[in-house]
Amino acid sequence: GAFPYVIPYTNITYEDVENFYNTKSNKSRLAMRQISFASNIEFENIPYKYENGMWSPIGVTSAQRTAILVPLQDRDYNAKAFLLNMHAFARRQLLTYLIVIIEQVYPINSRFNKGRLYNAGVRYIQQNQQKLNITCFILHDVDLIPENDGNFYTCESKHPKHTTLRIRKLNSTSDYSRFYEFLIGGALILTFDMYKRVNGFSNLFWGWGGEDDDLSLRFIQRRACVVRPSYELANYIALPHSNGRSNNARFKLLTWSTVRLDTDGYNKIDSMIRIVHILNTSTVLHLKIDVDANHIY
Ligand code: NGS
Repeated sequence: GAFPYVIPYTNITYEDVENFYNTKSNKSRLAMRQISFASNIEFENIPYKYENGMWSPIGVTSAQRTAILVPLQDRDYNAKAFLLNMHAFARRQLLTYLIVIIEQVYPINSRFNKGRLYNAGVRYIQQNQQKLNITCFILHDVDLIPENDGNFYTCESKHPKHTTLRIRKLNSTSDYSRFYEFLIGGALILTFDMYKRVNGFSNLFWGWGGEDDDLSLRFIQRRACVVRPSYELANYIALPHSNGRSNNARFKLLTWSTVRLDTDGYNKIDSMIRIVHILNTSTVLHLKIDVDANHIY
């Protein structure tokens, strides 16, 4: 299977990732990781160009222009391993894409607000649409690496697509975990229209857990059907990490989720966050975010 080919390095720098993708050597291990999909494609042999910060193959037209959005707090080691693996995956699928890391850097010591980070990332893309022309969004956990090249990171339909169906810990011999039907966390692929239709994520979830379930309730409320690939194509490796603090209010918040849809979400993000730093390299667009711009120190 694909398992041995996931590259788990945690001791690399962002620059190492950059060098890896910009030199011709040392790429064979990642190229090997082709299983079911387009076995004649090795990502380092694809003629490509960078345009407006996006990688694209030359000679084929990708189905979409894709933004892979990755919220982050305190887990650089996962982010670098993610980049190393995800670029090879995206290139073998001949995507036209960019990876956006949306990192929570302020307020200091605040709990992770993944909802605000996603809303901020989507908002940033929308504000730069003239240049980027993104047509498909991938909302992706930083610790999950797809194992199957046939797990297409594309918006095939109007429906949101949830792809993290089976997850196994790196180096674990135990079987994959499967989750509840309602789960949409992990990796979710959708168009901007769909994101906007549910007013994005709630901004109220501080700490681990529940913000994805809240989004799931929004889809139900808007009668949006979530689709999934078949199980054998939706296997993931979970990279190791320390756990962040959880959200003790999450169950209470979920009880009145549907009431908030129109007032709490993407439409309110501008007044809540501030982009404090933008770093642009050929392997990542790294946004550093203050998720509580009205916070008083
Ligand atoms: C549920 C959480 C979700 C989370 C899912 C999977 O319990 O946010 O577990 O988590 N919901 C609540 O806490 C209400 S995982 O096992 O992948 O860490 O996505």
